[in-house]
Amino acid sequence: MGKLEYAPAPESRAVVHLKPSYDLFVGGDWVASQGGTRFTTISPATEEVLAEVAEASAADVDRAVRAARTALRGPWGRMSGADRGKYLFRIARIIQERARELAVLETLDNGKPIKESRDVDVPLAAAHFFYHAGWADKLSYAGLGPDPRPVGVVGQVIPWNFPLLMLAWKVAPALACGNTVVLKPAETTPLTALLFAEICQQAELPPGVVNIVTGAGGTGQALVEHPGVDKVAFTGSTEVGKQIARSLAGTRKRATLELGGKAANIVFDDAPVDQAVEGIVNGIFFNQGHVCCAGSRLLVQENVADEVVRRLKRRLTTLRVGDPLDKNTDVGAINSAAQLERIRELSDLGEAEGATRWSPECELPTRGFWFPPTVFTGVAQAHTIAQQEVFGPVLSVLTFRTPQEAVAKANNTPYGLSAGVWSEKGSRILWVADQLRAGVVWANTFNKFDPTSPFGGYKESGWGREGGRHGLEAYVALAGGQEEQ
Ligand code: TAP
Repeated sequence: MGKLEYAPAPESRAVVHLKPSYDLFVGGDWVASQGGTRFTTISPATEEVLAEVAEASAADVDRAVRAARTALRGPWGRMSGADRGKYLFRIARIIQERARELAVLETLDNGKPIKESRDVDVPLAAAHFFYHAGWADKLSYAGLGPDPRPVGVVGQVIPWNFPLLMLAWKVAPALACGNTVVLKPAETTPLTALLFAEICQQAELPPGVVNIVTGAGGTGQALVEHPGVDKVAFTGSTEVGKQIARSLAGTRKRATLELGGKAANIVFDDAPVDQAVEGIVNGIFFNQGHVCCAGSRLLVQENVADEVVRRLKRRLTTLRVGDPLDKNTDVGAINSAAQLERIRELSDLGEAEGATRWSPECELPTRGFWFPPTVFTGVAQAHTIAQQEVFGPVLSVLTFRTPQEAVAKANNTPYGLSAGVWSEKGSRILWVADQLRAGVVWANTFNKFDPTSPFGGYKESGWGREGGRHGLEAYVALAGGQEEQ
């Protein structure tokens, strides 16, 4: 492991103009929360306070939902798809113009390496708006019925691992289909959503079409349960997803849930080993493993397991862990003290249950929240680290002998979001992909995302799809006309 070199990056930090405090974005304006409650958001790499943010109460959520309803009944609701598309194009272009600012802000608030926010999060967020801008005037040709109408007011709740990108996944299809939105970002990463609110103002999006309410789980719950919300779109943990599903039962609201995962990255003995090792590293250490579709279980064929693990460990000694604003950093900070605690607990349990733990030698910063890249070998299917989502830079290695055994092990978790298959044989890849109960299967690659591809899970990984033509389905009214009330 390379020794930490803290290259301060004042020039990149300078592109961000942080305000000391942020209000809620409701009806196109910045408004104080009614109770005046505020919380702080910190940099997980340094624990420095970045800003104070308003905490939206149920009354604030109500105001935002009303603003969204008013916008739906106003010019936005009557606007042609072609005109809505122009706003989406404008937003996409402003994201590109302000890409550096967005990337630095995301890295400060989330802790992810700047090279990932710069090269992945922000360009993909822009791509999502470009893609959906193209759909806005073509919905009649999307196989969604002859005259697709919006569902109405959409309540959207997102997690902290890809704050801007998850916002784009939610907001772009909703707007393309003519809905209005109230979005709650995660408590630990509100800042890029608030900068996005500024971008909506800059794009002159009609007031109330997008509303941002910041706060913790209670704000999310108030939004999900608000009677004026027609559809809920949630990305987060399976635990909270289940609570939301229970609270929506018996209401007229529609919901899409994108939840957790425990993906298998399956490496056969004919796979190109160096490429597979890169795919394993990308699969679990990208974004510190805070990825719902992370390849957190390596299933490697027994006869090549020692060789693959040996090369993997050698590769991990070259990863640089440290200052997320340094362009050479590969693994940044863990997003919060609470998440760090969870990763520690599950890793300790992995050892206690009998797996062997390994990390490269690695000097971690003394301030902030850090966890070294970690590999567990000798993992059994029943071990907690083979079943539960760690949501951190922790890989569990299991072995298999036959393709049938690989499939059985891969499918043996409550989740079914994604998987990877590494092999030279196309027929084997297709057979395995067909047997896997996973919404996304990557072949000889991992963690590739594209707005044209639908994404979503089987089993406890959620309901519905986001992205691609399929993702539009969640945002148009079911047969029978507009659901708006
Ligand atoms: P959660 O704790 O579930 O939080 C997700 C969001 O829901 C946050 O904004 C959270 O607010 C809010 N929330 C918490 N309790 C709520 C409630 N009772 N009602 C409504 N909203 C509530 O998840 P997380 O820890 O932020 O994110 C990690 C999880 O998300 C992982 O399990 C990961 O797999 C999953 N994830 C899935 C996907 C897809 S596409 N399937 C993508 C990314 C992440 P606070 O932040 O204030 O708690």
